[in-house]
Amino acid sequence: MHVIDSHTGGEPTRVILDGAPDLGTGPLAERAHRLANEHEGFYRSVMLEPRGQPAMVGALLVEPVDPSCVTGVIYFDVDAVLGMCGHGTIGLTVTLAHLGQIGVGTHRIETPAGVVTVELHDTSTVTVTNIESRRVHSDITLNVPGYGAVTGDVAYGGNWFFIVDPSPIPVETANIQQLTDMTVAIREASIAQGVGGERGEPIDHVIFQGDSLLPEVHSRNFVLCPDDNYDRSPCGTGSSARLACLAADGRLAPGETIVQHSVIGSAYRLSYQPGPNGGVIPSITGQAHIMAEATLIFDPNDPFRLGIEL
Ligand code: PYC
Repeated sequence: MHVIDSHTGGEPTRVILDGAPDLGTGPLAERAHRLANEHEGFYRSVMLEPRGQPAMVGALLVEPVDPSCVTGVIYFDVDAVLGMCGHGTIGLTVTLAHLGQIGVGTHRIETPAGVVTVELHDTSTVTVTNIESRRVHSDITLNVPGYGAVTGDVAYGGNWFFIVDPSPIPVETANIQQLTDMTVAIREASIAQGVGGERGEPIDHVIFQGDSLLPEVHSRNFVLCPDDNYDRSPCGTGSSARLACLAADGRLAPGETIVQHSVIGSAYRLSYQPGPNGGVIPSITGQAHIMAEATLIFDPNDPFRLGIEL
């Protein structure tokens, strides 16, 4: 299996070029469903240690349905198949350029959540124009065991987010364990209390929005991903969901640009335009860097061939 690893603001993406199971044809959402239900062992073995690493997202290239797209892609982490992934799309775009498959300019990429547009500015800088993102609930209060009442918004940006603003814990690297523990508890409480998307879609990510001490930076976020790791980048789909909330509250005007930092201080530039269905069309600009080109080997005699399952 040939892969190319990159990172986007510190968050790793592994693009799988070949050697993956055949997911057949049809809409990407159906193929993603097949990946989640029939090939869990495959995607876990590519993401788990010792072959993978915490927080890594896989990007499986598939034939797009829409012929105007340069590729189709299905994203996953060790615990879930994702609808879309912003940092992964920046990493994938830089990877396709590294392979000589695309050049500077605008390209379309099909994901299970819909078609996104990417603009490659140079070898590492990419703007992703995401699918329409929207807030579906505001000021929902959860009763979170061990923490009490926590109020936040539910928003969609290609994945489902519960967003708490302002963060009850300072968003600083020294607090990563505390931030992780509380956001895991919030995600579990949202599931137990039936809080999710319009059709009952479960919350898969939780965001705490903190202050930035830098005047040029709007805010600093902590984003919990389905694998219980935090996003090292400011999270593209999470930033999209957050833009939908800022727009709905009248806190950011269309076309206005803000800088969003992650908990480790990596940056995205964000803006939006009004969407056709009352949401927002987010623009996310970030940078990715290639780290490795590798052939993954699955030795039948390796006791950890399928990864370390704790
Ligand atoms: O950037 O959208 C994102 C993302 C989702 C999970 C990890 N990163």
